[in-house]
Amino acid sequence: MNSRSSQLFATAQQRVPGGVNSPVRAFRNVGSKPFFVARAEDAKIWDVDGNEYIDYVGSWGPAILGHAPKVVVDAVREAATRGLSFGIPNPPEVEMAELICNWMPSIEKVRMVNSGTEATMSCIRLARGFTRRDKIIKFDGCYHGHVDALLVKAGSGALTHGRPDSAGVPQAFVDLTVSLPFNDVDLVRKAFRENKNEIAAVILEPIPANAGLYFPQKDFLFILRDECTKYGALLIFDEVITGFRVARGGAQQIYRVKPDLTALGKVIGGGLPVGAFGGRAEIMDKLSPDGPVYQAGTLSGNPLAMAAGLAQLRELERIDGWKVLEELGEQFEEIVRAAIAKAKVDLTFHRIGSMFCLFFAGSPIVDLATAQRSNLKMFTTFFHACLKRGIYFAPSQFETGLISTQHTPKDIERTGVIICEVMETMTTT
Ligand code: KE4
Repeated sequence: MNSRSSQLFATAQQRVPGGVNSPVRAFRNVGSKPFFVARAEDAKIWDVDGNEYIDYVGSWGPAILGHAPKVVVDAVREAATRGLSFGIPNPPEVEMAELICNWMPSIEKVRMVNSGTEATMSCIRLARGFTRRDKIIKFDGCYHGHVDALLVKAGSGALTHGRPDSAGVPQAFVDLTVSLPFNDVDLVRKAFRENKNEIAAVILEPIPANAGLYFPQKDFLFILRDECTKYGALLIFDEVITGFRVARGGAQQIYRVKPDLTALGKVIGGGLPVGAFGGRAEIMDKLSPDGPVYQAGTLSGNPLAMAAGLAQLRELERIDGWKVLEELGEQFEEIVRAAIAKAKVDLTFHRIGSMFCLFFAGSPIVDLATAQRSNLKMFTTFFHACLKRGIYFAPSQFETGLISTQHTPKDIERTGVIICEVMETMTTT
């Protein structure tokens, strides 16, 4: 008998492209159909057929306090009684702006938007307006949302669906975007030498999480900072995933590198649609209505989204969520490394805080090319075997797993038992 999920998916496919509102949800990379979620609470999700899963995707980032945290639900419920949207400045927007600027010292001024894509798109336009230059440097496998200028060798769903460059993006746009291998200092220096005063900005995920998870090698971020300063280009950190997750001040706090602009999203909305971008006041002041760079949004700073984001961020700080996430992450890493030690397949495990990735490939993995050595067939077998046993990992090798403060040590122990069980059935074929 057809499951409720497959019935829903069949109907969805009649009315929604690919049956999904975002490609990564289609489970194409793991060769199956998606399940439909009925509800979610803490670290658990239940599909419409009543199956329960421990969730390591967390809505791709927002659910850092687990699903439906009481403080966030209560804040949204309370805000809703005062109106759902005003299109008029309101106090929570000011509170959110002050919180973001206090938590991220590189941000002197910030503007709220409705998604990570809007945040990075606005950073690019602002950088071009501020520097009066057109070219952008990005890195292979980094994903910054579906911005035309950045859908060049992009990661995440763009990579998963085998077309890192999207149809519909004019060649002229692609010509203005230089995409380099992450961690390749020589090619960065060469690109700057060859494009001297034409580079408006360098944009990157300081800790790339959209081609699996890997890390900036020694001094890479410092060198980017120096090159941008030397050539008058802006350094843009896309911290849509890492912002307020890897540390209170994001990756820029951990690596002590100050970008000129930062894009934020996911966690700052508490599950509601929120993005933000901010940076040095002299740059941000170029934005309309003060400056010539236009950027706008009907629902930017929406009162419910601000209430959700403020409640989530304040709770994260109150419970020292970063300490909780590090402790849970350490436990998870210990269990996975024990399983890896016994496994008969090539595996590389990367983790920082609550972010992790299990590559079905040997080390080192330092960029897209090395990440793409992964055995996708093995990953797919692993993904489905875990799903069947009630563990939901991201449905693609080229994504990053996320732990929430609501995962319990017991959840993690159970996950470890299942990973070991599944690994025992797998050998490199
Ligand atoms: P959104 O427009 O999806 O809110 O954010 C785009 C974005 C920007 N920057 C980074 C570093 C991101 O990871 C994202 C979006 N992340 C993907 C998952 N890796 C969202 C999932 C999806 O596309 O449905």
